[in-house]
Amino acid sequence: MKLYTYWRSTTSYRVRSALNLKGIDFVSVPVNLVAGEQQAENYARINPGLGVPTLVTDDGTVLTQSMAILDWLEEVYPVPALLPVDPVERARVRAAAMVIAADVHPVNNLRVVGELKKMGHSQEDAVDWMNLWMSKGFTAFQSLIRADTPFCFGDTPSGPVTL
Ligand SMILES: N[C@@H](CCC(=O)N[C@@H](CS)C(=O)NCC(=O)O)C(=O)O
Repeated sequence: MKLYTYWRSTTSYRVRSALNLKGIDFVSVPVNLVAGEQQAENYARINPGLGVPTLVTDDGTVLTQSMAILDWLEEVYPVPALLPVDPVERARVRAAAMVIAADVHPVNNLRVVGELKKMGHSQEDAVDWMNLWMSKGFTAFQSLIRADTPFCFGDTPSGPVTL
C-alpha cells in the first residue's frame, strides 16, 4: 500500500497510527503541504479534496478522507481491533475521535488559516484562533475519555475489546 502523507499532518498521523497498530506494511509518499504539493494537478486527480492522507491499496484502489480510511482498515483488517465491540462503546470512541476530526481540525487546517491571513489577520491572530479551537476541543475530548488508563478508553487502543 502507498500512503500519501505529510509528517506534520494530524489526519495522516491517525492513518499512520492505525496502519502501524495493525501491522500493515505501507510505503510513505511525502506530499509537502507547505510547498503546496497537495494542489498539484496530478495529486488533485487522486484526491480532489487537495489534502492528505490518500491511501492507494495494492490493487490500485484509491481511498481518501482519513476517517473513511480508518473505517475501511477496521473492516478489512479487523485484528487487532481499533474499535470496541459494544455499539455504545464504539459510539463513544467515535464521538471522541470526531471532536478532533470534525470540530478541531477543519477550522485549523492550513488552507483555513491561510484564508484568515489573506483577510488581513496576523500570525499572532492565527495562533490565537488555533489555540481557541484546540483548547475548546481538547477540553471536550478530555471529558469524553478515561483518565485512569494508558489509552483513551482502556488498556489497549480499542478499549475493552472482547474479540
Ligand atoms: N477531512 C480530510 C482533511 C484532509 C486535510 O485537509 N488534511 C490536511 C493535513 S492535516 C491537509 O492536507 N491540508 C492541506 C491544506 O489545507 O492545504 C481528512 O480527514 O482526510
